Amino acid sequence: MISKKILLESHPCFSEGAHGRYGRLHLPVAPMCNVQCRYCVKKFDCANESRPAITSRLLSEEEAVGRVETLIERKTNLSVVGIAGPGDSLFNEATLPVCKEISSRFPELILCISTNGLLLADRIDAVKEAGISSITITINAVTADAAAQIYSWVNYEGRKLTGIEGAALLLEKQYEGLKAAVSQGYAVKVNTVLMPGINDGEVPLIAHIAAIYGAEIMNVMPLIPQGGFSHIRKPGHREIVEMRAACAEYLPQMGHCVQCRSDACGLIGEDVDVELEMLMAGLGVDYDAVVS
Ligand code: CLF
Repeated sequence: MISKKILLESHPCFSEGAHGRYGRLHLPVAPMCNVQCRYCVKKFDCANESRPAITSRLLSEEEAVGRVETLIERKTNLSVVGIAGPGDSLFNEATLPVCKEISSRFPELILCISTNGLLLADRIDAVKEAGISSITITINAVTADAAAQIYSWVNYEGRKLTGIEGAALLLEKQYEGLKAAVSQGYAVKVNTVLMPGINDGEVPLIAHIAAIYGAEIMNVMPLIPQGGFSHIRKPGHREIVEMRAACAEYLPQMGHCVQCRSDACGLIGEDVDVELEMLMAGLGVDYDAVVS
């Protein structure tokens, strides 16, 4: 596991100073999800949208490792390889073997996972063993009432739970996962989607509790209205800034998130088309010389 000091210097999502210097590569190897968020719409064959849960295609374990081999050679500014969907990283069998293989072959890379947290406490030893160095948990609520509005179901150990029952279990597991990760020495980022009228009253409380449990940083992001939440208003820039200021009372805030695709590649905000990049690599052509 890479030290927290190095991570905080060179992880583009955890460090304001690093995000213009170092990029990330997401490997879309995790299609399935154990939670249904009402604001989430997954697409596995989408080239022209940029938001979470979107990828041009899914990769096999071999393809994922091959993509790292190729891109690390061509994009020398990549410091992080992350698994960020399109489903939940820890609900998919490929995630940990892929991370293990990459960490043994490229020990200088920071391996990062993004998860809804349902399985984090249960899998924390395996996460550490796989060489993963940074963890993001998406936590959108403190109360089961708010969580029950956000999640339509939660699948835990083969049981599909709905309503308050599923919501309460998810929250319990998320905060338990946060504590477990911190106790293992992890720098943990908490992502929170701000949903007006649903969770805006309790987002600062998420920050407060996450700080007590040892989270490192928080990332408050605006809802993208779609799916079951297509009728909910997208919060404006001012609302996001004010909410981050309220949360900053408790936790440092990330202000440069671009709500990445599951196959994002490059500097945050300056993504390269990864399929085109791979095609050009196969032809021996320099992407930067052609696409500017
Ligand atoms: Fe990827 Fe997420 Fe790791 Fe970063 S993204 S898995 S922590 S390496 Fe970063 Fe993208 Fe925002 Fe995520 S800008 S969506 S915060």
